[in-house]
Amino acid sequence: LHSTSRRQRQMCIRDSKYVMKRIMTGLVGIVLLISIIVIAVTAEGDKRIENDGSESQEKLVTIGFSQVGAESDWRTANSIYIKQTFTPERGYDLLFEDAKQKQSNQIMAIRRFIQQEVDYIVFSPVVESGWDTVLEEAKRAGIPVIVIDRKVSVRDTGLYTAWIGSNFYLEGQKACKVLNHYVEENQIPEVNIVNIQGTLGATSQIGRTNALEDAADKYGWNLLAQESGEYTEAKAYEVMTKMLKEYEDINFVYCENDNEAFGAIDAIRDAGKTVGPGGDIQIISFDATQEGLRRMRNGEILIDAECNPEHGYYVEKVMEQIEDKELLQKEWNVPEEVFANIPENYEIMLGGKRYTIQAITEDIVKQREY
Ligand code: GZL
Repeated sequence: LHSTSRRQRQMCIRDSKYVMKRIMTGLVGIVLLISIIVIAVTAEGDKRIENDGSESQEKLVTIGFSQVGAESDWRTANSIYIKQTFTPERGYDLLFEDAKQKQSNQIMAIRRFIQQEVDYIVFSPVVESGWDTVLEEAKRAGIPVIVIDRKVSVRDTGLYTAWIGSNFYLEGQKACKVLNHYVEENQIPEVNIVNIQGTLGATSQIGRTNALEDAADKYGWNLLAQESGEYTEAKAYEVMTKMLKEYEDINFVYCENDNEAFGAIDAIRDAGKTVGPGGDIQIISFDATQEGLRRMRNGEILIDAECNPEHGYYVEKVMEQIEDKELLQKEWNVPEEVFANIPENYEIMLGGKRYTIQAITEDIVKQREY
């Protein structure tokens, strides 16, 4: 009994030694594994820190961007496309400044960009005039300036390298040609139209307003009133309400962007009138944003001339040409369509060119990103 138990005791001691040995081996393995992970991470970190500090990392291209503001769905889309194009992953450091629709804020932003010695200054000027001095400062600092969306009116066009944007007068011409087609097709005896303008002095406002005035002369429309809605829903609501009090017989409203159209529609309904097919008043608009086309699809907006907000791609093309020191183009027009609440597409001719008027569909609304 004694020897058995001794043998058992020996086996037990042997087994427990074996178990202890296995545990120690396991622990050493875990410690080793953790150390390897820690070293790997630290090394990676060092590499990152080293790279951040080292000369070998490629320098990001710095862009000072002054945006008009955030006054409309279109502006929001325009800003998104710029931010999507100029990311650190794509080699850019984008300094984005929102001017809240004030030229003074844009001029201050451009001066900050000059002090920061950015590689490029890109901006959408809230209005056309008042840029000569600050653009001369940018030129003296040797910083290329790329203008997008609206234009600058300067004595020396050498103050900026290129402009990218829409032909706003053509946008207006297309919208008015479609309106005339609608008037003739529906045998409407009289067009009593009011114009809710964009920000006065902005290139988009100048072009769209001039197109309406020329069309009213050409087609014999009664242009009853014109006032700026500042491209915002709130201001357009106010202006439309006032116009409805002044004029009993309005049957068309020419809004110079979608957000003005949304405000005008609310004002028309609050005044007890209707919009859309068979309604009292038909709406013409610009931008063709997702919400604008949705409202067209549900009958609130008759015509919506697109204003393409995707400028980032073209700005990058201009930068590439500047880098290659062979700028071929001073003005870059972006492609854009016209949409209408009509049963099927048709074509119009303007200035010897053919344009397709797109009948609004659910797919078109769904495909709209912003
Ligand atoms: C057009 C742009 C206008 C848009 C408005 O390029 O300047 O400004 O039509 C925006 O939505 O406020």
